[in-house]
Amino acid sequence: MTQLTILRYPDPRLHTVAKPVAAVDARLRQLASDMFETMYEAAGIGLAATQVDVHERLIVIDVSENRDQPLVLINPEIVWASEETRLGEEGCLSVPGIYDGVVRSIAVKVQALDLDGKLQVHAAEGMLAVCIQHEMDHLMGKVFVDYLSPLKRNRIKTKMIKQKKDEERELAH
Ligand code: K1U
Ligand code: ZN
Repeated sequence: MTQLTILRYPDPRLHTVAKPVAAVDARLRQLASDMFETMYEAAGIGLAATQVDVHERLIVIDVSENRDQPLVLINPEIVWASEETRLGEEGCLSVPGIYDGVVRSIAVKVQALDLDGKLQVHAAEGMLAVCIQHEMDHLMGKVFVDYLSPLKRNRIKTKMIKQKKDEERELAH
């Protein structure tokens, strides 16, 4: 198993639109496994392939308390989203330390292939529904800060750039 590097905002590669997965094969299973390892190590509840610089439609999620309910979504499509929405606090492993409110549908149905290449439909609500929408956005090249005002987004951008410079300076010593 391999820990992958998570791209950090404002890396322009986070705005790449992912392509459909062509085959559910050994390479894809290894990638999903590496993404789970990376997500669990970072204490996240989801990770999109975009965030590890692989621009294919693959998401891993585990919103369970015991971290024992892994969900893999390959070529996911939201087939239904509730009209009812809710403003909820979100974070992102690509924007560490930043949390802000985003309006999302409270429930969704998503269809996706599993690791056996079988088409499944998942009905989701609560944190799972929010996480699916957040990760689907990553596959479209969208980061949650894109929903915030330009003023907030620019402040976050500046903070992230400074954070990276400070870390690089720290490493050089
Ligand atoms: O995509 C990602 O960067 C993962 C992200 C998923 C997510 C969290 C919260 C709301 C929507 C989507 C994270 O896992 S951020 C870190 C985290 O563990 C977390 C943050 C807030 C609430 C719950 C978990
Ligand atoms: Zn994210």
